[in-house]
Amino acid sequence: MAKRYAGRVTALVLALLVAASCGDGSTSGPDNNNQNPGPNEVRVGNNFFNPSPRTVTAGTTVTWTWNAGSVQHNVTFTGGPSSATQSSGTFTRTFTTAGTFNYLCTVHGAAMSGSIVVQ
Ligand SMILES: [Cu+2]
Repeated sequence: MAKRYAGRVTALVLALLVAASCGDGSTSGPDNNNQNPGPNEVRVGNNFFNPSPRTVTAGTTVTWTWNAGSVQHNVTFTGGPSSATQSSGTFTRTFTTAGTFNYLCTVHGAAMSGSIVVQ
């Protein structure tokens, strides 16, 4: 009897492990887990920017690419341009002068902030 119960517990634990490892879809591909951004690209995830800081040379156009999902984010520069608040799509800004340009998602505040370092 105890042996049979232990077998059921083992099966349940295995089922939970399988469910946990593929539950949120974040491991389904490079576009979905915000890995491998291009050299002038920043991925917009929940709730982070990857990479940050991103270092580029003057004259570079940086593209932010939203990880398509249900959560809305934006890219808002202090005293500068901002994107729409959206859950998919892109935003671009061309940086012509050297400096550090800080931005954040106003939906999520300082916890979701990033910077572009222009050299
Ligand atoms: Cu956000």
